[in-house]
Amino acid sequence: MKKILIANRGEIALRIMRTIREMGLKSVAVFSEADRNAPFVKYADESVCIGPPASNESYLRQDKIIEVCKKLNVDGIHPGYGFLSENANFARLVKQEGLTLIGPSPEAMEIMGDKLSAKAAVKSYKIPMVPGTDEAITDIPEAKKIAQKIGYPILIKASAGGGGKGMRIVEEEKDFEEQMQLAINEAVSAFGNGAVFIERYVGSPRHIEIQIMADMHGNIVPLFERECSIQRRHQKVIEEAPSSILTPQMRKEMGEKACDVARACNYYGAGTVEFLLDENLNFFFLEMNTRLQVEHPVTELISGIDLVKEQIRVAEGEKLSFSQKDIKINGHAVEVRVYAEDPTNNFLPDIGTLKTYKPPIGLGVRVDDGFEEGMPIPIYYDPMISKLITHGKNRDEAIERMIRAIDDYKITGIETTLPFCKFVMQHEAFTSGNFDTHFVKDHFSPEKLETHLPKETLELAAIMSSVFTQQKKNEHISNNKTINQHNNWRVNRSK
Ligand code: MV4
Repeated sequence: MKKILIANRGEIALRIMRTIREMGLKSVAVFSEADRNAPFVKYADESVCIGPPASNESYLRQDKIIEVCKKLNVDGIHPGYGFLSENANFARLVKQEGLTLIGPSPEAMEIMGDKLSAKAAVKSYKIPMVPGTDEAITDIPEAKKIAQKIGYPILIKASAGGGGKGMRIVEEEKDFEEQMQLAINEAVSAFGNGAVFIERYVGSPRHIEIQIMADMHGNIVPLFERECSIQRRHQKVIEEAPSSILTPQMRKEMGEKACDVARACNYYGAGTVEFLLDENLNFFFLEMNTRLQVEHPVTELISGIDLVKEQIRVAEGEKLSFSQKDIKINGHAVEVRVYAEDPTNNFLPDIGTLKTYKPPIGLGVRVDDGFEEGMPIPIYYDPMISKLITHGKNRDEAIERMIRAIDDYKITGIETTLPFCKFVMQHEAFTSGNFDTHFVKDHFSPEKLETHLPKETLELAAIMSSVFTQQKKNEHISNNKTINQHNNWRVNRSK
């Protein structure tokens, strides 16, 4: 491949193009009218506007994207995450048109896109799964008997769902029929597919996922785990690698199971196998994501592997550039997602312009962003401004760097989730590693951001401040002396 089109926007388009440039290849951006001035459009070697702001008139227009490929002699397409990245029909179309999709086969996307077909595909491997049914429920009374055996609460999941979409908890047996009917109706209207199944509801899980990289020659290597338990309404907010809870033995076992899941669908490219970890540290396979993920940088920092570079090599039919013995975990990485959302107002998207935009820099700090100072955040897409990632020799150092980087990150004009991210970094449950997927619900409320001080302390501070002001007016000479002494003391100390 010599020229690659990026069928995406924002930070991920830019991140992919940087690797393309490093490899000596050319990049083509496609963009919507809302992204005309975006950095990824300027960074690309060639850029083509493919339509109005709405995604279904631009970033989801398969025909227009293929047309640009033909016109500009593009060899391959990188779909990033979201948009067309897990669309098996698009993957098929790309192939038919004689182009290379940088991603897995359409068949692998199709199998893993449906949770029941994923369960069926891994059946011949011993993959631990949450007790439940592995076929679509057609007979509700029969399903009720199974639910009773599993024990309540149970969870109804839509087979075409995923990422938390189409799930319903049933607390008690008396609600079973009603909830089941609602779940089926919901699945039909949301996915056009009413297939649902049930599982035992794991109440306080941790979400741990294994990054895998596979080539077309049967090599599959697990690139360790990412801990993604800190999330809000199925939207991840903080991710880290490695997880503070896995033992080397568990890491090895989960890595092996993740490779089996990949093997079950003849996977090639970068993929992520999601697991749920219960209170007793049992792990269960949930689903496989057949794309490069938002949180991939934490894996890159601890493994030293450029995942996009490997994806491109694999898509060209080359072997993986490393094997298991070549890689080890180097330190610890943490990522926070910076959203244009107001954490003091129920995380409502905050529209506006980046009046000030100064990202942090320095040792162990990486910022994957897609905006510049002065740019408006378009309302048409996900409101993520950037990903702030820090790397350190251990978890404490990565967290310290994150707090410093958050303090150095200057954004005005819109509210962001940065204060919320700092709150998490300083919370005992996070620093101790003692948390689960309920962290935000259990520990966060907007008041925690306004101030850390009680009302009485603030009142006292106001009184003292006016006392000092009065003192300064009366004793400005001796006050100056105090300042000088203070400075001397600091100079002496730093020698
Ligand atoms: C579960 C579960 C509890 N028990 N399955 C949510 C995302 C999707 N991949 C599966 N999810 C869950 N499946 C059983 N049997 C709890 C969740 C879940 C969750 C999982 C990972 C991260 C955050 C979550 C938030 C709520 C529920």
